[in-house]
Amino acid sequence: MANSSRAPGRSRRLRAALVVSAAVGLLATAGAVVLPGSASAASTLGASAAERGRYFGTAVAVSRLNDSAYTTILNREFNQVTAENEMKIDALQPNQGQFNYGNADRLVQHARSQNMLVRGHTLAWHSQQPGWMQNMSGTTLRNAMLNHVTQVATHFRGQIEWWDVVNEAFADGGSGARRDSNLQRTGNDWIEAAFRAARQADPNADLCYNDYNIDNWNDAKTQAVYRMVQDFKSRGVPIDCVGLQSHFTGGSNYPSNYRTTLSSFAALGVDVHITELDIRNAPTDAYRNVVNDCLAVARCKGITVWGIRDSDSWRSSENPLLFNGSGQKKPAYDAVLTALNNGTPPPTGNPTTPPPTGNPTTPPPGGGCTATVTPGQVWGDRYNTSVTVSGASTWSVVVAITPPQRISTTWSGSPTWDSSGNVMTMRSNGSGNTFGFTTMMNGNSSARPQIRSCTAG
Ligand code: G2I
Repeated sequence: MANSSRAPGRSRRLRAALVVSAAVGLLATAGAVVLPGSASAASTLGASAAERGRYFGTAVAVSRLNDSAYTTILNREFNQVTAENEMKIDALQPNQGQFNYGNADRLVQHARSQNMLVRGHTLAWHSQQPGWMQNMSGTTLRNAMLNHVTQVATHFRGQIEWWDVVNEAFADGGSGARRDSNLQRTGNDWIEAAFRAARQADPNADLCYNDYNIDNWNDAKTQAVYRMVQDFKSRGVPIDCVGLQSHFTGGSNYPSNYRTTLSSFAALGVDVHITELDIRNAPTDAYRNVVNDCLAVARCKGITVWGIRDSDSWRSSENPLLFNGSGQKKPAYDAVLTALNNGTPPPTGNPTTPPPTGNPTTPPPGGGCTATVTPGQVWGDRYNTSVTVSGASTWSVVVAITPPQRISTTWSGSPTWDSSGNVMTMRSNGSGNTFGFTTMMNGNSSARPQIRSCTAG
């Protein structure tokens, strides 16, 4: 979390870990040697991103959850979702005061059942407003907007990792000005008012500003958003992250200074997210560059593509996604997965010496197996741990963490959790005898996981 002064939320600690499975077996088949704690060649986008402390997600259209070809890819490849339309203002509050959460809740339920993180999109936006809001202005509109933010963020409290609080509030072109809209005409402080309301309603969600055409560092729009974030940080307006939509589709191409843009925003003290990636004709080099740029910036938390198959895309005629209409992986998919697998943990993430393991390389005897802890990479806000089991080929290992720390990501095993969210039982899932996980420190940088037991079978 960007704002370490906030109490780590119950919801964050309870939120189930991302389930990913690294293809340790594939490497073994290829004759490679997998050292405990080293990166392996994961076989899915989400698993590979998780090994590097990131997520790899997609926009989801809830109506497509009935399409098994769609959900098969969704559940296999992605560990984060954004509602393509179902959390927009017109969808959630079609009539003033009447909230309709059905489709959005369905997506959240699906995500929870698959241990995927959810990005909320979007609380305040000039577009996709319901008719009643489009017709409002002034204080009435400001209050209606703030009420929407409060009601929606409260409804989803504990289930949303990041909110796009405000979407697309800046004008295109060289002016660097705010976009004219009914919301903008309520006063220039409407954006910060929305952020403050969101923070109050859900103190544990990270709050993002999200926009398109802020990818090229030299663009006036990018600079204008940068100055707003800088101003918000200097005045204590609660902002945690910036989302770059990155629709490299049509008029705007992947810019060679994209990494500069990511790292410049990050240097302001916010996380960066690539929130709606699609690239016209899905060129492998541009997709690879985006992944490499994200991996090179420690505060780049993950990448979301704006749809799964080309046929799901808002610009389907441009074939901008990673899977074709038949659900087959395109060359861009291979380029992305390879770039993820080749990625090392972020170089600027303030690595430190591996911490002492506390106790626990040897669990209590009698379980029929032994679990050995290997401390992994440490960043400023989180650290990895690998656990290697010997003495059994199928097993369950119980791991306890110390709150407010929480496990945010796991790989190469199937986790379940106790009701506190602090005790994880990891079961073998055919991915080999080494599993791993990422723990968010949440302000406690010294505690380390404890192995409680290792049980064969
Ligand atoms: O326009 C691309 C994206 C730009 N950034 C913000 C995103 O929220 C936006 O997503 C798109 C969706 O992908 C489209 O699916 O937002 C569009 C609306 O602004 C969405 O289009 C709408 C159509 O306008 C509606 O007519 C349609 O009923 O999709 C709806 C559901 O299919």
